[in-house]
This record gives sequence, structure tokens and C-alpha cells, in this order.
Amino acid sequence: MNTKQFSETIKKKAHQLGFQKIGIAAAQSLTKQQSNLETWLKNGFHAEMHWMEKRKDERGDIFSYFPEAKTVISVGMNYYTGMSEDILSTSINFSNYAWGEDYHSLLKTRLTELLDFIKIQIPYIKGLVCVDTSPVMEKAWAQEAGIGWQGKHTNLITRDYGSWLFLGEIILDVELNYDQSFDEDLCGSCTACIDMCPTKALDEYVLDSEKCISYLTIEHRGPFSEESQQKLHGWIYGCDICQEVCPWNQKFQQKSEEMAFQPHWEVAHWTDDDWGNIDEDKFRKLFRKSAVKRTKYEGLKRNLQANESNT
Ligand code: B12
Ligand code: SF4
Ligand code: SF4
Repeated sequence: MNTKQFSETIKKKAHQLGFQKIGIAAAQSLTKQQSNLETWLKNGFHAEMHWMEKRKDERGDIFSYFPEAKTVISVGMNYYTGMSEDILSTSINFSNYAWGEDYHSLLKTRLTELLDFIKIQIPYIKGLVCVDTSPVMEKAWAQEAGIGWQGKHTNLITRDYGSWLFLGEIILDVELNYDQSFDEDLCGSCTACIDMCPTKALDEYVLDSEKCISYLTIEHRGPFSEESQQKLHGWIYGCDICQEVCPWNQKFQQKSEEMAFQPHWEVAHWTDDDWGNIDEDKFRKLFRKSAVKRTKYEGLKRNLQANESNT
């Protein structure tokens, strides 16, 4: 099998494994993105996410992370459930990306299967599977691999699914056949995400985490300052506003066939009282296999109480 055929075989397998988008990029230094990352960190836009600062050299330069890297296979999985916040039986807002199973384990399992498949063809190959937590600029690599572009809300958007996609990668130490990078910016003169962000966290292509509800409800540790608390706007986990208002989502979002992303019964049916009465035991049972465990029981309780005080 030549390199072109092998690349096509990998893509076919990735589709069979449930990835809607797949692209292949040559591992290279992304100097512009690295410099943007450095400016972002210098401006303090990572807030208290010190882990972003700690591994900035690896995140900014793939060869610092994996010196033998030759290829980045980038994948996207559609998680749009076909439903909006309105289906929740509560006035509380809860981000759709965490309604069902934890995407980290789901994508990692599928990508490991893909890597095993690749290794059957080339047993000596060295590969790394990455999903979210690795020091890799996933959106930048998805753009390099031709999957889509980074919109003004900073998320990666595709022509055929909008931005409701989780991203992941396999980095390999062999060369493959590379796709054309996505060089267009299809945001045009639109500024809907910037205008509708309730906390003014967005400037064009730049996000200030300290002001972002997603950061505050998921990543921020400890109590809120008076100012931060006012910013939650009813959200207890994550925030979807900048993506909901994006015309690319409104026009091109497609319902995912992945049942794992459909909302857990409790997430869809719990009332304000049920959420108010959540205890540590219920939290553990409900979110054992969910991305929500990142904020821990104390974090979710803090978010609930902060929203209650706001009203
Ligand atoms: C840190 C992080 C966060 C932080 C910071 C977000 C951010 N924009 O950086 C917080 C906690 C706020 C967050 C929130 C969310 N996140 Co997040 N997050 C990450 C993580 C771990 C790193 C992102 C990163 O590298 N940021 C560093 C900054 C510098 O990068 P950037 O904002 O993308 O900036 C780039 C461009 O905008 C541009 N740029 C910067 N400055 C300038 C200036 C000019 C003039 C120009 C033209 C361009 C430009 O260059 C930069 C480098 O390419 C990635 C996973 C990963 N390993 O990559 C997931 C990831 C980005 N998150 C994801 C998701 C789903 C979310 C949420 C939607 C969750 C939610 N519903 O609440 C929100 C979205 C909020 C938003 N509008 O971005 C997905 C996004 C999928 C997609 N389709 O893009 C990722 C890829 C995880 C995954 N594996 O799927 N997240
Ligand atoms: S996730 Fe919410 S708070 Fe954060 S930038 Fe988007 S709209 Fe603003
Ligand atoms: S809302 Fe408009 S500006 Fe924002 S990402 Fe979508 S198309 Fe781009």
C-alpha cells in the first residue's frame, strides 16, 4: 500500500469509528499560533489555568512535545443532540457538551482503536493519542488538517456541522499524504458571538477566560468574587451562547447519531428543586462518567448557590 492509499484507509477507518471529520497535516512549527498563544498568556487571558502556562513550550511547538512527530491526524466528532436548552425542565442553564457521557473517554477509546489499526499495517510506528488534556493546540491543528477555521468566538467551525464538534488527534512519527489547510475565514463581517456574549469575554478571535462563564463555572477554583458571581447568567456548567447564536450552527448543525451524547435522564428532567437538593452522593452517581466531574461537587454547588443569590 502506498502513502496515499494508506492515508485513505486511515480516513475510512476513522469514519467507521464515528468521526465525521478527519484531516491529515504535516507536523511543523506553527509560528503564528505559537506567538498568539504567548501574547494570550502574557495578557493573563488564561486566568488561573496555570497548566496552560506550565506547558506552553510543548503546546506552542509540537516538536517539544513529541520530537519525532511527522504527522498530525486531526478528527472531529459531532455532539449536537438536536435539542436546545429549552428541553431542560429547569430554569438553570447547562452546556450541551456535558449532557451525556464524558467525551474524553469516548474519543480516546476510538482514537486508540484507530492507532491500533494503523499499527497492524506498520507495527514499528510510534503514535500518541490526544484529546483535550494534552499540550496540543487542537483547533490550530484541525485548521492545518483542513477541517475548518477558527471563528471569532475562537472555536473551530466546519462548513457541514458548524462548531458542535469535539476534537482529537493522533500524532505519528511517519509521513502520510497531507490535506490542504483550511485557509479561508468564513466569519466575514458577522460579529454575533461577540455581540451576544453576556459578559463581553470576546474580542475578535481572542477570549479573556476571566470573563468567560465556561471558565468561571468549570475551571475557576474556590469562591467567586462579587464581580465574577454576577457574570454567571444562570449557567451552572459551561456556556453555549456564542455557539448558539452563530449562523454556521443555526444553518448547518446536524443531529449526532452518537447516543452517548444524548442527555442523561436527570439532566433533562431535574427541576430547580432537584438541582437545589443535589448532594455529594447524587453528584457522584450522576456525573461519574461525565465531563462535569471536573468541577467537582463543591464547584457545582458553588455555581448553583451563586446563581440562586443572583436571582
Ligand atoms: C483552555 C481551553 C478552554 C478555556 C479557554 C478557551 C480558549 N478560547 O482558549 C475555557 C475554559 C474558557 C474553555 C471554554 C470552552 N471550551 Co475549551 N479548551 C481549552 C483547551 C484545553 C486549550 C485551548 C487553547 O489552546 N487556548 C489558547 C488560546 C491562545 O487559543 P485560542 O483562543 O484558540 O486562540 C487562537 C486563535 O483565536 C488565534 N488568535 C489569538 N489571538 C489572535 C489575535 C488575532 C488578531 C487573530 C486574527 C487571531 C488570534 O490564535 C490562537 C492560536 O491559534 C482546548 C483543548 C486543546 N488542547 O486545545 C479546549 C477546547 C478548545 N474547548 C472546547 C470546548 C467545547 C469549549 C466550550 C465550548 C465548552 C462550553 N460549552 O462551555 C467553551 C467555549 C468557549 C469559547 N468561546 O472558546 C473544544 C472546542 C471544539 C471546537 N469545535 O473548537 C476544545 C478543542 C476541546 C476538545 N478536545 O474538543 N476552553
Ligand atoms: S462561552 Fe459564554 S461567556 Fe464564554 S465567550 Fe462564549 S458566550 Fe461568552
Ligand atoms: S457568530 Fe459570526 S463571527 Fe462569531 S464565529 Fe460565528 S460566524 Fe464567526
